[in-house]
Amino acid sequence: MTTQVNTIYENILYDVPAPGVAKITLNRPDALNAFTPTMVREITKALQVAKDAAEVRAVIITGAGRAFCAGQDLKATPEAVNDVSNLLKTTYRPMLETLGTLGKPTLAMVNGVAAGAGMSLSIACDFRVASEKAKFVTAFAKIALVPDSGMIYNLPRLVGLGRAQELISLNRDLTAKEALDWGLVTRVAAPEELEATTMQIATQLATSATYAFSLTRQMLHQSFELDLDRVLKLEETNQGLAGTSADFKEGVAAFEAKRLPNFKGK
Ligand code: LHQ
Repeated sequence: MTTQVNTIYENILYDVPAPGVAKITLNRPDALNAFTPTMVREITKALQVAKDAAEVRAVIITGAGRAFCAGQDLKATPEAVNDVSNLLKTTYRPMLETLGTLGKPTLAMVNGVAAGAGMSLSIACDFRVASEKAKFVTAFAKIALVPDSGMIYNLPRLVGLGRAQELISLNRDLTAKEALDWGLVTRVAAPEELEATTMQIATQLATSATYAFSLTRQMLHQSFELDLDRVLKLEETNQGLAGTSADFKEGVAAFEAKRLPNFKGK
């Protein structure tokens, strides 16, 4: 059952394909879903809608047609690339900040090529489920730019410094199979099974303990900057928070009763 949501978007689609799961589809298939400023603002808006909707507990981002996203549209908005720094600050940054503070699991359903800032968006998500036809292309070096949209933060964390340098500086395509071997994607599926595989993981996440997930995600990201003493303090603080949640009570009750937990995400 798909619920269409009544917000009018020009460059994306937003729907709720299953209970608890929202889906954002980048929808400029003729341009390989390349980003326009409008599209980036609309993704930000849709992420905020998903964040505000208590019933939504997992978000999928995908692309229409044969591509996930080819990065910034280098043809349709030449005026936008005149002041790259300002464009990043006023459009891409709000999108990545909203994604990074969503408090709900995010999955990139990578149906085809993810290039430039399109690859950045995919690796800013918590999980990537890739079609066998997908490939990842950093793209920036080819047009004499540095990586942006969080790639410098996320890529070395996912694959290590050496592999990040290789992908960025040699600009070689990374196939879905290689991405799986490198730990960049969670699962690879045949194109016809991509949607079902992604929905199965998204539904599992949407019925999990969302509040504990949100705290865990923050801790994982912070852990790279902290020494052991601070990590132990962070664990003590956040376990204190998780330990007072309704879901923790439910988890223990379900364990004792030998039944599945019914988590509400609180
Ligand atoms: C495109 C694009 C595209 C327009 C393919 N734009 N038309 C942020 C802030 C401000 C400024 C700059 O950047 C950023 C962040 C960024 O994202 S920078 C990186 C921008 N992206 C790229 O440089 C990627 C350029 N594209 C490619 O390398 C390839 O097209 C990929 C690897 C995406 C796909 O390759 P193929 O599957 O072989 O397809 P194709 O190359 O034949 O492309 C198909 C069509 O799509 C083609 O048009 P045409 O009229 O010849 O059929 C391309 O020109 C067009 N297209 N990417 N970003």
